[in-house]
Amino acid sequence: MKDKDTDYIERLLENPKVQEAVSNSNRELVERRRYEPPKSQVFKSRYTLLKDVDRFTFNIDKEAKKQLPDIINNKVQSIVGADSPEESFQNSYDKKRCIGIVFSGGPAPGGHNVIAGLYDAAKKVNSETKIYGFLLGPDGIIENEAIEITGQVVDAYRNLGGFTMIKTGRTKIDSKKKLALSKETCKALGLDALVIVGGDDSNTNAAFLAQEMIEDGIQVIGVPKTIDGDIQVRDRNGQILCAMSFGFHTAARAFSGSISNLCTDSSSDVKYWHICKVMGRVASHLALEVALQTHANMTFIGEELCDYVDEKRIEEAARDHVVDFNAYGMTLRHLSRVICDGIVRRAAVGKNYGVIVIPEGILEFINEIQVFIIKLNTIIAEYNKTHDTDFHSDFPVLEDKLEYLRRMARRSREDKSFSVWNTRDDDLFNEIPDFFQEGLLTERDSHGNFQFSQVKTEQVLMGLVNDYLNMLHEGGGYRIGIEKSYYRKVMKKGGLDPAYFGPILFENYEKDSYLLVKPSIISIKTLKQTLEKEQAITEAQEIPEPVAKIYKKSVPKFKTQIHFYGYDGRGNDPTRFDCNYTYNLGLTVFSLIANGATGQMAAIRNLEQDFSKWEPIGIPIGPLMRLEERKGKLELVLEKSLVDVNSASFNIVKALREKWLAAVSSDDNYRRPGPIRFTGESEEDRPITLLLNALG
Ligand code: FBP
Repeated sequence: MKDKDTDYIERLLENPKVQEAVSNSNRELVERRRYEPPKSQVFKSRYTLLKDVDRFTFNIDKEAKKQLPDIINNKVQSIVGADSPEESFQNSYDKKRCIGIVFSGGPAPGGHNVIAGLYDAAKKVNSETKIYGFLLGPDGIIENEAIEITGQVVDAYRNLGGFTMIKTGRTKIDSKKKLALSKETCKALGLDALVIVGGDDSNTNAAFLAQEMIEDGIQVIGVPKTIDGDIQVRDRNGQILCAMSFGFHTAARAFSGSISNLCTDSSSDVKYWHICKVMGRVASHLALEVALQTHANMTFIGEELCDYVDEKRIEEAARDHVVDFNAYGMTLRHLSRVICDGIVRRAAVGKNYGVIVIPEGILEFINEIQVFIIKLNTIIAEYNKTHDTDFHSDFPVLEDKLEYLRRMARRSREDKSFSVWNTRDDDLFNEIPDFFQEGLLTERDSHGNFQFSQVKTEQVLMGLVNDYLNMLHEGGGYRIGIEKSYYRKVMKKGGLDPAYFGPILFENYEKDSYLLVKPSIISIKTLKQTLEKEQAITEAQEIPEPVAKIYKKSVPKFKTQIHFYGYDGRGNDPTRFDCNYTYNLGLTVFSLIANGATGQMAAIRNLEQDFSKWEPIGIPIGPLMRLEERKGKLELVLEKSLVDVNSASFNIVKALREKWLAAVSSDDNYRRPGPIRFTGESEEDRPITLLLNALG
């Protein structure tokens, strides 16, 4: 028999109002699913044609020519509308097709709309066309794990974030065996075309698969995805072909919304420095966009750090007639000094709070760390190549790994030709904290890349900052500025003459509106000594209470809150910009397929302009490939685009750095981008970096 409580709960759960309140659906979700992204003009025609555009050319790598002979001469293709092309063209365009699509690498908001665009275009042309989604990334191709994507499935995910529909994975199709298995799957499913939605490595896979399957008539098309924003394509003359990968805008806006909230909180509570690490495996595009969106007090851009030249060290070295290689590129210690400088300057005007943005990949640009990463990559890759087992399973705990490195260092002493890890490396490595050693030794991803997201970069940096601030405090160089009017009020209330004590306590009493306690006063003891020396009190007297109060207020407490913005923003539902961009990428993919293209990447030009000016194109992937070192070997890959320190967006951030640091008595200059909204005219529709870079 049911008890009274169970009965009550059951009735409650049947109540329509309760059902509505606890439903998985809500109004925002319904609106999102219903939204129909606008189509570029060209897709309003019944047919689309491809036209080679000869004005875009590339510097082609010799190795790419050798390894990708059948796709290396592809051209940039523009898509043009046609309403009544020749009948033979119509027949081939309209034929029933079988198309496979896969997500590869980290999720990026908008992926579902690529599928929706492709699905809508393909089904409109021929309702019998089948679209297969490979499950869990490239493994789905290798192992032939796919589902047929139906209209119902597509509708459930329109305009929604994540890659939930078919999931994703990081496997790389990078061996003859994997290429052969992938081809087998495509043939077994009778695919006419395979679409790879991914980053630089995945588009590299797309190029090799296109080459591999050309004889079988299976086309391969890539789509530029990654929140990191590091797939940006220009031709030989610098003309922009793809300004931005999809997902970047959403992730940047999501991070910015949260970071802007921290700016609001920290300038209200005035006691924390918020340290925000933002994703971007290597390139700092996301951090740059966040800086423009939020005007956080300090934002570091990795690409700038490696460009840094320490002029003072160079001068000193020149005087000694030597070359100082360490003068190039910023060290971790130097970076921590720059951060401290900002903190100390804000403290001097009473601002013991703020927000710092650090890109996830910053270590990649720090010379000394980069050397460790390269050396450890080589050691791990070498170990895995020469053993049946792998480095991380054989040395599961840090101490074992360190012992292995010690053995390497000993070997270098005995065998001079062995130079990858010497005793100096070992000594330096042993100086860094355990958790950071652990981070640098973490398992590489399946591409052999160092996983920056697994390293507590911010913790390392803030450890150094903390140590240096303590040193500065002990030297009297880190103090909270006391507002003059407040000082006067406290002194008067305590019956003391502010004008008498002012010059005794402060170094800038007559000069500034924020007063700085003299550097020689660094404790209650030194305060008392100063007062005695200046005969403001006798040895037997206590420090007057108002003076002690003011001193205590000037002693900084450096309190931090550490945040990581990555997976949360990556899983956000796409901005309207990303919804429209990705849907049109999906339509572009179909046009490329229907026109027989292969080895091309779908892209849209003029993204910074009004939607009516968007220009869907196909970019040849082969000519973009370059030789790069991977796992200790030179491999052909698609180049990553880093932040250009000559770009308009970077230079604008640089020029406004001082303003946003706001080490002045007036207000901070934070910007509130607000949360991502789907509806409403005020929803910003372009990334700021995209707009600025298009200007100059
Ligand atoms: P993709 O380049 O594959 O799109 O992934 C980028 C990224 O989101 C980086 O920003 C981050 O460093 C990395 O993925 C995290 O990888 P994982 O999901 O494997 O932890």
